Amino acid sequence: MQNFGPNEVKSVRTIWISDFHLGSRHSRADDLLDFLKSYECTHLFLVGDIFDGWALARSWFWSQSHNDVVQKLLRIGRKGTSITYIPGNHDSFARDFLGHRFGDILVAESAVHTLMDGRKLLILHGDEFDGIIRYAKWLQVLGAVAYGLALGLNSLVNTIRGRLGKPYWSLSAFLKDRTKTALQYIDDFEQMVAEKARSLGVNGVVCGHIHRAEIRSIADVQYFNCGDWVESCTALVEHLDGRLEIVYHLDTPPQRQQETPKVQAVSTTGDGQAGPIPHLNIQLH
Ligand SMILES: [Mn+2]
Repeated sequence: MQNFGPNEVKSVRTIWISDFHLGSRHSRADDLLDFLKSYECTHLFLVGDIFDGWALARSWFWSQSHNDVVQKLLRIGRKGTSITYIPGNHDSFARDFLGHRFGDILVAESAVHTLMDGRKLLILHGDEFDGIIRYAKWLQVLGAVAYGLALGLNSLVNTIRGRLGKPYWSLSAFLKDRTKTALQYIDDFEQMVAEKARSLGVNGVVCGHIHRAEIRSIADVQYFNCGDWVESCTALVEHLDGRLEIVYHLDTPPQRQQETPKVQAVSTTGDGQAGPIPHLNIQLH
């Protein structure tokens, strides 16, 4: 692995980032801006929930750093990086503009990217697989509110911990990783996304939505999740030598339990039944 100086810009072939939630006070726009300044790439994919229309509808929040992120993205596009923006469920308003460009940023429902080694990856946000969101609209709203509360509580906890000189601790990440239903939900989601990729005959899939960066093989399909910029500050990159890696911008990969359930059953969305109700805290995305 190369070492870079503090101000050196790293060149990679492709970057996937998602779930900025600009317009929510929980967006880590400053960290994101810092990340965007430290990389250059040929292809950039914005994998949904870039804006948080739900949060903006509840209470308007738009700081200078949120503006700066948008300006930076437009500038990256102007300088020649090909940028594809795939709207998510929180910025579904942008789905009215599929096929159009904002500056040099192309809006698309999904995309296929060919890796340096020739493998093809489907790219989508991932909310279409969320049975709960599809079948219980009110749970979606409740989930978003619960997540906002959890994050609010979390920043309070961390303000106190910061004053006590203790390191950052993520309440919602803790909840997400320890509840069995949450683990089940994540596994169901990953299985469904992989199944979609398999049915389209591609080698893998990149998505966002569940705020959990991941690289794993699911049978013959590679599953990638580029994480989020609300908590984990993660990106998926394709290096110039073709390697794919999750970048933890804050240098803190999460500690996870090893007991992720391996369930083969793909959710029961086909027959109109929602699957097991996951912990609300997962519904946020
Ligand atoms: Mn989402």
